[in-house]
Amino acid sequence: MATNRTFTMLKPDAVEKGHIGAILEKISASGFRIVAMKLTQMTTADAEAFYAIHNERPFFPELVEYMTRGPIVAAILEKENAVEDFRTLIGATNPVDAAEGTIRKMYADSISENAVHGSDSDDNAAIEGAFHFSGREQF
Ligand code: YYY
Ligand code: MG
Repeated sequence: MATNRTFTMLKPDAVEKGHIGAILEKISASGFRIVAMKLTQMTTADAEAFYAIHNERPFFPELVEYMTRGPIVAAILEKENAVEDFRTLIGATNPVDAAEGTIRKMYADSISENAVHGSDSDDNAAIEGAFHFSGREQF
């Protein structure tokens, strides 16, 4: 079922570099409505669970270390066709391959520190949103 919602995280590198405001501005200007949002920090157990699908990959320990090293902004975003449109807005996983004007092209340093997360399906958007927000925190 298409929910018209997606889940995002502004990752520790983006927060460290002071890009929260600029990235949220770009998200809003692209037609996404924020329906949940908070500054939070993932524990090792959180990151291992959130990225469990990648736990056999060689980059997994580095990914968990990175995602837990400082605060993130977690948010649920609403827009028609939210999952696909947000993936387009953030650009390719590796900023070298990301299109001009995408968030990763503008703010990411590398494939491993790529500034922002976007859910890859409606099912995962619902799972990932519920991972970070209770029903009362979603508007
Ligand atoms: O969904 P997306 O974030 O674009 O990429 P995934 O393939 O789901 O990988 C999740 C996360 O893992 C990615 O954002 C950075 C990291 N990663 C990495 O460090 N090195 C890779 N070769 C692939 C992914
Ligand atoms: Mg992914």
